[in-house]
Amino acid sequence: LNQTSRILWFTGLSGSGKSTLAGALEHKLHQNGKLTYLLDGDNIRHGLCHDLGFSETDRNENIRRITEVSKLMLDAGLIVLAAFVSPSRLQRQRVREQFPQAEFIEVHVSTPLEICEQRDPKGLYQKARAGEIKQFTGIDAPYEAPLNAELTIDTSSDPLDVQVNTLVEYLESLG
Ligand code: GGZ
Repeated sequence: LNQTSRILWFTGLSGSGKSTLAGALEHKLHQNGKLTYLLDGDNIRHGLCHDLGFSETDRNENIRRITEVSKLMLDAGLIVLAAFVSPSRLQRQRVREQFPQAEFIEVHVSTPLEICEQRDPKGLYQKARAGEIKQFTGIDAPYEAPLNAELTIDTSSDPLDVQVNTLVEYLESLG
């Protein structure tokens, strides 16, 4: 297999652009002949984690299961792109500790809350502001920004292809 196993862990608010960025990176990696798998709320929370909600305990369990699945995928030689809010610093530190240092890349998708809320692609912020959704990250549940992410990307500041290039160049610099 012409690739090194890696996991890119995208963390950020709902609507920050994690899945879009990871999806665009995945497309680019495929063009370069890489084998990848994109894990996000859409394919995890409807299946493996359909029994979990958004309490702190459930979010921790969500991330724990995703970490275990990611380990299996890395074992198979894949490049894993994991895009989850993962709001807790301690929780992300625990994830990091499960992987060899060279294989784990934390990407902080740092798009400001105001912009995520303007985008509101699923109308969830509006519901959270109206009190129809409780414990919504950034509104009435905390988001702890990373202090030591390998990369920080604000999807409102540059076009998507520029940001994908930043990620590809970072991966290439690792060899
Ligand atoms: C945050 C929520 C919530 C609450 C539903 N808080 O924009 P989205 O819709 O697609 O991304 C959000 C997704 C977050 O799931 P994660 O598995 O990434 O979260 S965590 O890592 O914290 O376990 C949002 C939607 O689910 N969503 N309710 N209360 N996001």
